Amino acid sequence: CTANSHCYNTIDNCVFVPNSGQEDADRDGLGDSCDDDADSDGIINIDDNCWLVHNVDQRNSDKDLLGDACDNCRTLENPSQRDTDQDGLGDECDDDIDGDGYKNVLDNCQQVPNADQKDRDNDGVGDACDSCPDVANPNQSDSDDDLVGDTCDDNIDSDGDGHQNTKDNCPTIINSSQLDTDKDGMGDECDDDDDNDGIMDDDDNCRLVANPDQEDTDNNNVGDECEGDFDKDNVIDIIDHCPENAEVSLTDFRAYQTVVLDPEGDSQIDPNWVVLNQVNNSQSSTPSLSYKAFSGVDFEGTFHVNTVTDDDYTGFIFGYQDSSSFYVVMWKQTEQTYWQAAPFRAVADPGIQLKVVKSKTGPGEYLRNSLWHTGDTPDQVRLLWKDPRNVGWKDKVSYRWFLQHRPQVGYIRARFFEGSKLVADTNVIIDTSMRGGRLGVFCFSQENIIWSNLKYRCNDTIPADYEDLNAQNTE
Ligand SMILES: *[C@@H]1O[C@H](CO)[C@@H](O)[C@H](O)[C@H]1NC(C)=O
Ligand SMILES: *[C@@H]1O[C@H](CO)[C@@H](O)[C@H](O)[C@H]1NC(C)=O
Ligand SMILES: *[C@@H]1O[C@H](CO)[C@@H](O)[C@H](O)[C@H]1NC(C)=O
Ligand SMILES: CC(=O)N[C@H]1CO[C@H](CO)[C@@H](O)[C@@H]1O
Repeated sequence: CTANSHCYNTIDNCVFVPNSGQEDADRDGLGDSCDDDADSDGIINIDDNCWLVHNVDQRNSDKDLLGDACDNCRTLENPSQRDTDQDGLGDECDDDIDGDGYKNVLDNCQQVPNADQKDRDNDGVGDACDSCPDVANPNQSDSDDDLVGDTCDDNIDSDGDGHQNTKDNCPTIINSSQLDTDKDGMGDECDDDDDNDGIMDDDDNCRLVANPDQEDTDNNNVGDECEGDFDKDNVIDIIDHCPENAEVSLTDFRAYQTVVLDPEGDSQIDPNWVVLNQVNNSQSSTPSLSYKAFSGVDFEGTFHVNTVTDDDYTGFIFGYQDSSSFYVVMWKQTEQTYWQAAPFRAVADPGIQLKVVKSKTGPGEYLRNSLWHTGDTPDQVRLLWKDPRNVGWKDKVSYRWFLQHRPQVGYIRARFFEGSKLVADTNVIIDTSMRGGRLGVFCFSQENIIWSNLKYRCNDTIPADYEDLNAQNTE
């Protein structure tokens, strides 16, 4: 149990390692994360080429790291094991990666199902996966990782919500989530009739669900069409993580983007992410991001470093707009000077830090050293807050964070718990550098981090302590 009452009724099958999905391949009552032989085949995990599948024979046709029993491409080396359409055949050996019925060679979006094959700009890349659907850009290069191709990326963003004006469905109103319920090209935030039912939002008893008849049997001013399920996404409001957004109802990090912040350097190896528990547990060794962008959001999760051999950075990201613009909360275990003294000497202090990244150079050695460094680096990173306790994280200990971000007013507050005990609190911080964006987890040089029980929830309610702060300031 933590302070936020994350209590499970069942007995935890790994008392000391976070495993929110409670995965237990051999059903022996000991969770995979803490079971030395998770599949009970007599071969301990570290020597087992299929640690979750019973395979005494250890047969391995393609001589990669995975045995045939658990390899989704048995005769082809595919370390990532990515299987986009979840059909059991790894992408590398699947002739229809996205399962949309078009063989890869004929498919203009190999990884995104698009049975219509529409391609407005005729660049050979289908609209469904085209980073510039209206401008031909066959190579799809996106150097700042904001999902907008370089060819159409001008980064002119008047309202600062992370969506450039030409792509923003409300160019002058902050609306990072870009929700457009009726898909009329005008975001809800600047659309007077969000559901296009002819009744203006202010008078509509179901703002997000078309109900021209406005029927309201129980006369409670909530239309029958949206009673109990405001956005009618079939997830009732009380369990809906975004009750006013039909596109988001639960925490989902299964689809993610990895952003490499030092692509040139050889000092960091590429991470290998493993997503368990379908939706909310990931394990690695660089940020990994959700595809959805948020306006006001509460974001919580647990991190745990499951090794005693390293002492680097773990944390999380919010307000991510591109690889040069985001907020990061990062925690170092011990003080350390970065081993590459160029372009400048970077010293990391132990302790939790909240930084705003607005990098003139983008990913590379400048940004790398600036992220490492505890403090401000002009044109790169500003330190918004640092935990005055100056303590590092402990090996094999779980910490829970609870972040509130209200980009409308620039409110940021993050709290950190060890067990049920509040151990650090940024208190109210006001910063408007990023008016919303995407969420993710962050890792810098640290292996074996488990993030678990990640949860996000849309929330535009301004917390009371913001008002208190304002009151003080005007006194
Ligand atoms: C995350 O994991 C916990 C523990 O298994 C589970 O109760 C919860 O429903 C999961 N969250 C979501 C959004 O599915
Ligand atoms: C991609 O194509 C554009 C022109 O369409 C070109 O300017 C750019 O250099 C190309 N990028 C790469 C990485 O090839
Ligand atoms: C939304 O945020 C407000 C202010 O912080 C908080 O009081 C409220 O409980 C949050 N709502 C949900 C559903 O978590
Ligand atoms: C649907 C949605 O997220 N709308 C948000 C757009 O942005 C404004 C201002 O940030 C929020 O108040 C809305 O909730």
